Amino acid sequence: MKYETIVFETAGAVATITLNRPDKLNALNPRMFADLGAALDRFEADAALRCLMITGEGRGFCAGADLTARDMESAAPDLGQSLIERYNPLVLRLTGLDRPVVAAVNGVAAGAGCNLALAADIVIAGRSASFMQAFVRIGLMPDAGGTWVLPRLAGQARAMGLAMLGEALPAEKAAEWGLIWDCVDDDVLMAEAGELAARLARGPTLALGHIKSAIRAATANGLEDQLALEARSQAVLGRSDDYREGVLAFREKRPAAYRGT
Ligand code: T3D
Repeated sequence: MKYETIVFETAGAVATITLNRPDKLNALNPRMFADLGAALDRFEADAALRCLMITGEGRGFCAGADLTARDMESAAPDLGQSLIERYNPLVLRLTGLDRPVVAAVNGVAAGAGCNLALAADIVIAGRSASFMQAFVRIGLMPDAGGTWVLPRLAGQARAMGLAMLGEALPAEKAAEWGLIWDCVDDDVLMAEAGELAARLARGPTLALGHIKSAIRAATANGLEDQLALEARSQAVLGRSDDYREGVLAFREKRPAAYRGT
């Protein structure tokens, strides 16, 4: 299927979404939200796809909301409604996917584009990329989960600085601060991210899905609730084909061949 604002490709068990409005640094417009929704439908419907990668075309990852798309002369827009209808569902969908999501951040990730990247489970960025809570520069506050994710990843002091100053945080520092998984040289970014995605796609998909939801739930749970959640999840995983395969492979001293079931 052809999309107007993104490219959706599959290679083996990895699906890649490339945000594709490079002349606008892949800024998000209503069409892109619709295209992303349709691509996610396609990914979710195909159990053979076991990892999703998101990246951007050109020199940017995503510059957040398209600031040229809105008429600023007439009545003030209802940005809350815009978040409720488009941004919030997208973030919830990515974080709630039962399969791993990798963001390969190839350039600047600003505004909601930054928080879209941070909604991925594993974020790997090129050295020239940067992360910018640009909102304050246009009189807004972080959205698309920014105020939730920043203090959790970077701590309150750094979250405040990032949100209030709106400065670009270079990828290397983002990795040092624990905002992202890794920062690599630009020329190897796509190869490294692709390898990471392929490795996850070969992994025990059911376990990866439970790891993802457990770690995300941990931010709201106390220890007791989290221990109970681990017990429930491990009970499911203990009955999985991949657990059986993992143990047999260990005993037989061979690599496990996981099927994701
Ligand atoms: O519904 C709602 O609106 C609510 C939700 C809001 C969520 C948000 O994301 S609000 C925050 C929106 N984003 C921004 O404020 C970032 C705006 N962009 C920038 O500050 C800069 O472009 C960057 C720091 C990201 C990169 O700077 P630089 O110097 O590398 O590139 P540039 O020259 O500024 O941009 C290159 C082109 O992309 C340029 O087009 P031109 O002049 O060559 O035709 C620029 O206008 C365009 N572009 C960049 N960002 C956006 C954009 N076009 C539309 N919307 C953008 N956000």
